[in-house]
Amino acid sequence: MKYDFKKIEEKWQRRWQRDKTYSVRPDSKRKKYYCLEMFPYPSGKIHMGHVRNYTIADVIARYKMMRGFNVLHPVGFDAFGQPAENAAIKNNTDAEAWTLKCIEWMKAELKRMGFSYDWGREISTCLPEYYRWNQWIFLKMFERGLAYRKASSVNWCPSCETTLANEEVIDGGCWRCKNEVAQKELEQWYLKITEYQERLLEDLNQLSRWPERVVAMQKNWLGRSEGVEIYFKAKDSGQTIPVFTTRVDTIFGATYIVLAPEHPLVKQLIKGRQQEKQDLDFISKVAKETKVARASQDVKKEGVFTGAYAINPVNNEEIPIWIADYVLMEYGTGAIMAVPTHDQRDFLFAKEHNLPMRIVIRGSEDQNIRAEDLSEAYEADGVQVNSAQFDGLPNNEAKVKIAEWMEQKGIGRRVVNWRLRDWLISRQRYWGTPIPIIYCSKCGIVPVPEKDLPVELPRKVKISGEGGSPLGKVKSFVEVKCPKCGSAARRETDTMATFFDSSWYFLRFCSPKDKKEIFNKGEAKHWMPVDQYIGGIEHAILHLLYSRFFTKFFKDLGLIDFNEPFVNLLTQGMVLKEGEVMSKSRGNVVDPDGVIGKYGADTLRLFILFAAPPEAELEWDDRGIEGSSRFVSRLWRLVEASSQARVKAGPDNKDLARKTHSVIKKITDDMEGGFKFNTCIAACMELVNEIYKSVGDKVEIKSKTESAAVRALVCLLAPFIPHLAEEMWQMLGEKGSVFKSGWPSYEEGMLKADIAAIIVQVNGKVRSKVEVSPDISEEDLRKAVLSDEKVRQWVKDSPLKKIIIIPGKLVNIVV
Ligand code: ANZ
Ligand code: ZN
Repeated sequence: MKYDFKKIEEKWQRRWQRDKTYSVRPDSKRKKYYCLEMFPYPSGKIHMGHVRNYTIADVIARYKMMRGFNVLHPVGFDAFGQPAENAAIKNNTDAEAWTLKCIEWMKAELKRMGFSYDWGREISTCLPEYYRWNQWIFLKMFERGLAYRKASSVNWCPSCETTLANEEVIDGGCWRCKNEVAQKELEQWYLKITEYQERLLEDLNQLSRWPERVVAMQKNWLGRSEGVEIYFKAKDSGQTIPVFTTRVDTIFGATYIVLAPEHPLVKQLIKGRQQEKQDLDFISKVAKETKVARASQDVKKEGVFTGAYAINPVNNEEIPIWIADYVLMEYGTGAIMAVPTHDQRDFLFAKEHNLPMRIVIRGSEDQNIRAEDLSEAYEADGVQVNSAQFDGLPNNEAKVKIAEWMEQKGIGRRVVNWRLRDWLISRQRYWGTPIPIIYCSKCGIVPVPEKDLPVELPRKVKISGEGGSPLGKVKSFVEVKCPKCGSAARRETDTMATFFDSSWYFLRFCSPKDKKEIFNKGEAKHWMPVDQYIGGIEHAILHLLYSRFFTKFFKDLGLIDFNEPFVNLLTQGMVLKEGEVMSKSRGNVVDPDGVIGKYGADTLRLFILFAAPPEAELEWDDRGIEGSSRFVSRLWRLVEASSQARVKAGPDNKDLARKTHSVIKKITDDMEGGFKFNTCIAACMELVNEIYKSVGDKVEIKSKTESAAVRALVCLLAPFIPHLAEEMWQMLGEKGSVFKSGWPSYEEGMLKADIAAIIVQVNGKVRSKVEVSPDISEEDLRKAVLSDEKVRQWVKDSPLKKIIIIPGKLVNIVV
């Protein structure tokens, strides 16, 4: 019988659905395991990246099921967002209809891959039954002052009358109309994530099973920085200019000051000076640059002199005040003291504009180098020079001493700065969760009462992409009575950023149908935290940080009692084709559909899992998938033979028994020690070869050992090739699902070989091989080796210098 993957895969997909094989409820008798992948945006088609992410998760879920865990493995759709809205603008279609259709397609594709989802828990964030809880969370935050309004500058396209995300600004122009994008001050909604910054940093310590890289990225994003705020004074007006520095030890080397162009003092400083016009031009030019470019190391930094001077409070020196794009208003005080000798950016800037430099820290080398001779800033530690009474101190000691001294003199104070900013969540978009707020001319900002939730998104809204927020044009939506005083009022027309939706969906999966609560406390207590989370490194910062923030907020509300949502995190590597990331824009995608049609989902899964360990990049390889396909056929033949075999208690093949046990051990270890799927599959391949050696060309299964080996193989491979494994399990005469059959176990006693073949070298050259008991003592091994005929020929009567023994493998005799 040929391996008919199409028939088999469809059969088992139907059966899993019929039997609800993966549907779970809390079970006090079994340990729970919550396996979750980052839920997809329903673009309609799944690509190889998805396939890889979900296949990895599926193997983990199935492995844990076989180990007896009660596994929660849900899926849903991150269904709000730009693409649906852009498609609606472009094709004049309805965002909701488009999204729901995409979800249907996507579901069909996920089902074709045979993933072990509990489909009864499916959620879509664009449905009112889900997003009403976004609104509920928002109200709870609003009550506690964690959701607030503030004016801020946003990217604004004047011709489309809409705000643009940073990604939508292309070369300074609007992605739609190409007109120049401006910065505009707009009132926006923010979430006060900064209130949680200490806890977000502190609790990173609990995430010992996250990739170090991700923890480091989060830490950097939070950006806690200890330093000193120093009060410079403007020379003419005497106004205070605070600057923030982490290197107060370099204060005596400050040769100029730089303000962010948006700094509130700038206009005053330049007023009436000869530089005024030039400076104003510069300021409006910088206003168009993105923050990313301004902060980046590679883009050339520009600046202009204000004509004004400041006084350095430690030595009363007059130093010029500049403005430059590399100083950002959002960080520290929006002003810096520049120390070109010890800060590389200042160094490059000073060289460019011919500004003075002074060395104040010396390393042990280059004792006599002069500031003019430096080819780059000296950023390392050293000893203070040119620093008055602090000369001669190691700079790290001076840092503390200078800070204390400045505090005493009242010219500075120690501060802690964070890079983290509050989270801007409002979008002037249609396809998102309406923010549940009403503006009343009498009562001001009025939250929608909880009982009136959800504030439903009006259906079938025509979106032109112009004229501001689409909801603003839906009269029936905007016009509302004030819940407090009953007079005519207006609804908020902004919607929430979609990161809001994905910051808590993992909790909703615990009780997805709950109508009364955001999630059922008992169910959440049972299933959470997520034991294994799997997704792309592109979410290493924002999504994970927001999810951690929400989790802490829920804890403060008393809804849950843990601090962190995800215990283990696995970030899978990218899928490449010819060394480049597979992507639509590069036009190098391999469509999973085509591969499934030709080889079946199991073979595709096997290839993906075998080609690279989960965290590494995976290079797509057509020959690789052929190889997987051949392996599957060889396996199929063995199982077929085994199902027809009449096993007699014939001669036993001890090597095969040993191999079987050692493969079980190896795979178990590799699964427990970090999901090394590729080596697991490699071990299965070895076992297949070993079985073939034993059963011969005719593939005759004769012994219990052989049939036991085949049976173990089916179990070991089940997480990787689930449909085929179920089918083979049935062929072997087993009842029920292989995923309920338990994981094969091994016996320690069976792992040891009866005979060990030891390679013998004389002076480093292989001369012989001796067979001994694996438990042999070193003394006996020495004797056995030295009495070996071939060895004796090489050693003869030469005196022995030493004998090096690598137990179980090799003996090297040096003469
Ligand atoms: C003087 C100095 C001398 C600095 C030196 C560094 C080295 P972190 O660690 O990220 O907190 N800085 C401060 N505010 C800034 C702003 N708004 N825009 C751009 N740069 C700013 O970095 C703190 C350092 O970044 C500060 O210490 C300041 O430069 C700069 F040898 O002050 B430093
Ligand atoms: Zn009112």
